[in-house]
Amino acid sequence: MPRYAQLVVGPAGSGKSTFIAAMMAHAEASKRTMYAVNLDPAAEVFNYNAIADIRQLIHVEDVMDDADLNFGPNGALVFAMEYLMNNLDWLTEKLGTQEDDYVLFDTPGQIELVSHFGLMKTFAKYLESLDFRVCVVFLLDSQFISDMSKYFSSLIISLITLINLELPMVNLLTKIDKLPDDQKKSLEDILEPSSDLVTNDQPCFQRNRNERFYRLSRAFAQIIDDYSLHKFLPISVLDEDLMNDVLLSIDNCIQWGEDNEVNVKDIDI
Ligand SMILES: Nc1nc2c(ncn2[C@@H]2O[C@H](COP(=O)(O)OP(=O)(O)OP(=O)(O)O)[C@@H](O)[C@H]2O)c(=O)[nH]1
Ligand SMILES: [Mg+2]
Repeated sequence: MPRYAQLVVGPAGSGKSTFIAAMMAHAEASKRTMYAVNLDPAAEVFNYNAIADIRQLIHVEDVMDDADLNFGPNGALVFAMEYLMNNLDWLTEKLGTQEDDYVLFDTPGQIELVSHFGLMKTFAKYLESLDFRVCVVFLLDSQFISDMSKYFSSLIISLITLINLELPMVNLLTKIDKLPDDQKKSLEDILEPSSDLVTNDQPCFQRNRNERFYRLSRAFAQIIDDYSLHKFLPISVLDEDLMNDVLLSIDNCIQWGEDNEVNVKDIDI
């Protein structure tokens, strides 16, 4: 039987660590077991128990303190992630070999690790080599939707992540509970973005500002529209129903439960 993994990625502060803690609590309430792994070497606090924590292997501050390496915070983070990739046996041992395990992986908020370094792709391939079915869970903070140019930039990052990782991916719009009521009402358009959004009265789509910029925004919106690549699910860690809907979508993505044999004794004839 395979194992199952959620690789939780997204920009800094999008809610990754909070989502993992909430997902574990949600699973526990539904009598399911999930495990968490922290892959953020710069993490300070998170509210879940981790079966493995990269900080036991390498801490970003230790890298920065190393006078020979002479890295700043971002260089140190990339170094720490590369160090992990070169020492994956450490993680393999922590993950064990239990079939059917379900593991949530928390990642650093430096989105360039996912979007243009090959590190996460290497990591995903490693998980697949351990028999994990991997779903990338991409988180975007719903505060970004108040500014259409920020929203479109985020869609580009999500798209690059999809292209770069070549894995099934579920996009989540986080912290929905914090949205003002008027934005909650127009959420449907945002959750399934299309080129219609371009007609909005938004500065990035105003033709008179810069014709080339306008055409670029339009062309990108058209790509999103033509390939139907993006659909966001709303999430708030305060809303159990939304947590459940999201879990169902992710489970479906990695076909969780489909390999469980039906136990004849359990069927009430
Ligand atoms: N109201 C509300 N706040 C949330 C929700 N999810 C996360 N937050 C808050 O958003 C902030 C950032 O959450 P984190 O889980 O630390 O985000 P992160 O993506 O792990 O951040 P980095 O690891 O720094 O990239 C925290 O203050 C959380 O409490 C949510 O669903 N609703
Ligand atoms: Mg975090």
